[in-house]
Formats: sequence, structure tokens, C-alpha cells
Amino acid sequence: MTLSPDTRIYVAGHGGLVGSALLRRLEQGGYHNIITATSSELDLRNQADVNDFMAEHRPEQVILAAGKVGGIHANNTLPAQFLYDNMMIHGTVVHASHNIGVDKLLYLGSSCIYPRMAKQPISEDELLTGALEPTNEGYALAKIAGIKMCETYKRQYGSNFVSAMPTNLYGPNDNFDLQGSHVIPALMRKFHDAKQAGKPTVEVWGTGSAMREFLHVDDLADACIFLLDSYNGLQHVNVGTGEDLSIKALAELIGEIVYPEAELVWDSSKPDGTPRKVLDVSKLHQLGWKHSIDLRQGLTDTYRWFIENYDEARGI
Ligand code: GFB
Repeated sequence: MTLSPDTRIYVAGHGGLVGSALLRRLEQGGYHNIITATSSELDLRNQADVNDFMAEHRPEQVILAAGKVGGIHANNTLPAQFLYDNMMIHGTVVHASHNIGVDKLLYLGSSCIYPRMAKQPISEDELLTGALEPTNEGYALAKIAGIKMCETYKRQYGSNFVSAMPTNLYGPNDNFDLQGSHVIPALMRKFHDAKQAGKPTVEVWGTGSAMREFLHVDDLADACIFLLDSYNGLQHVNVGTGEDLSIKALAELIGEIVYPEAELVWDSSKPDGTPRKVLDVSKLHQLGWKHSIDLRQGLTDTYRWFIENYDEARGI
């Protein structure tokens, strides 16, 4: 047990989908010494500012959930920003954590770090064994560098920095902007808006044949606390459900929940991206953690959050 209610824990990226779930989970766990900073208070790409912030607040543990994130369209059209921002964010926070001697840091990557044609389900050993998916190469390279930074600081300096690799995530406080979002919030909003407008069809990108795995962000937050408390290994750990479905099946499931009468219309001019990226989560299961939120229930709860926070969710 490395965590106590008084442990000073810095959650970098506390306002995002993952960060806000971490704050909920930490509060539930009675951890009341949580350090946060908004992006206007602290530019995580600036090493000097991050050094000053860390020296002032002296966190004992850090969860690095900050990053520039987005769906396939955002990644495919803004690769330089995804590469630069994410490289700088993990570089400054990991290095400053080393400088002040943080007891432990948990870095969050993404399942897009794996090769496009990795053997499925994808084990942690597949990293760097093949070419990346072109639509998110910038982001993937930055996240791989973050994993390797934690590994090399552990090997060279003995820093207790570990990495978790979550699969595709969804849940409350997600980004529902249609250009920048991931598939679940995008389709949830499209079905909802079509129903409100009495529009009979909903446009879905790609062919629908791509397969994806989805983990509710509250499950991820629980896994993060579990790993922060109990995992000290050198290799990163996959975090997911180990179950995937086609985008077509996902669209039909969201349609059932939001607007069953709608007809799907496929825009095959948009990319499918990686054909499949289901994670092998046997390492995490052996460590003693398993997800608990079922996809249909998670989607139903997320839709309820979306309609209750309709303006905020769309960034209005
Ligand atoms: O969630 P998504 O944008 O990200 O797309 P990726 C998943 C699949 O859903 C793709 C399809 O095959 C999309 O073509 N899709 C269908 C849609 N309709 C839509 C729609 O309206 N919006 C969106 N966004 N997708 C991301 C990476 O890849 O995975 C990130 O780009 C990150 O870097 C994230 O790693 C976890 O799963 O394809």
C-alpha cells in the first residue's frame, strides 16, 4: 500500500475525460490532498514553468493524464500538433518529477502505440514490432516516447515511473465536438441531433468493418489507482476489457439506445483507421484487476450525462 488519504497526488490533465474520472475516483477513495492546475494556469509544454510548479507543490505521486487527444479525423489532419504537444507534455512532467524526487508517477498512453497489423489480441510485447497506423502516427510516436521515458528513467535513475496503455475510452465529460471527437461521443450526438430534428438518417464514417474495444473511463480511473498503488514493473500494462465489436455493431447499439428508428448512412470517404486493436489484458488480470462496466450500460449512462449536460458537452 503506497497510497494514504494524505498522499499529495498531482493529477496532470484533471479537466479532461480521464482526469475528471480520476478526480471522482480519488474523492471516492478518501484521497483529499489532490493537486491540479488548469492549462491556463500552467502550460505543461514549458519545462521551466513545470519545474517551478512541481517545486512549489512537491507532489509525492503523479498521474500524467494530460495530453492533446482526439479521434481519427483530428489525428489525421493535425499530426504535427499531436506529436509536438504530447512530446512536450510528458517530457516536462516526467523530467520535473525526477528532479524533485517524486515517489511514483503513472503515465497514460494509448492503444494506438501498437503496430497497425499487430497480432490480435495485442500483448505488451508487440510494441515497436511494426509500422504504425498512419492516421495517428504523430500521437502514437509521442506516446511511445513517453513510455520509453518512464522506462529509461527507471533504468538509469531508479525512478519509480510506470505506464498504463488504455484502449479506446468513453464516458461522462468526453469531447462531443463532431470534428475532434472519438466515435462514441460523435455517434451519440449525431443520433441525438437527428432525433431532435426528425432527420431519418445518421451518417457514420468509414465502412463499419473496423473493430474497436471500449472501456468506460470510470473503469480506467479505478485501474489507475490500482496500478499506482500496486504496480512497480518496468514494462507498460494494457488496460481494457479484452472484448471488441465492429463499428457497425456499435452504431446499431448506440442507435438502439438513442434513436432506434434512424437509418445508418456510411461515408466511406472517411478512413476506417486501424482494422482492429483489441488488447490482451491477461497481464492486468493476473495483477488482480478486471473491468466492471458493461458497454450497453456504460453507453446508456453516458447518453444520460450527455443530455443532462448538452451545452457543456458540445463546448458551448
Ligand atoms: O474513435 P475514432 O475516431 O478513433 O474512430 P480510432 C474509430 C472508428 O470509428 C474509425 C469510425 O473506424 C472511424 O472511421 N467512425 C464512424 C467515427 N463514425 C465516426 C464519427 O462520426 N467520428 C469518429 N471519430 N469516428 C484513435 C486515435 O483512433 O484512437 C487516437 O486516432 C487514440 O490517437 C484513440 O489512440 C484511442 O480508434 O480510429
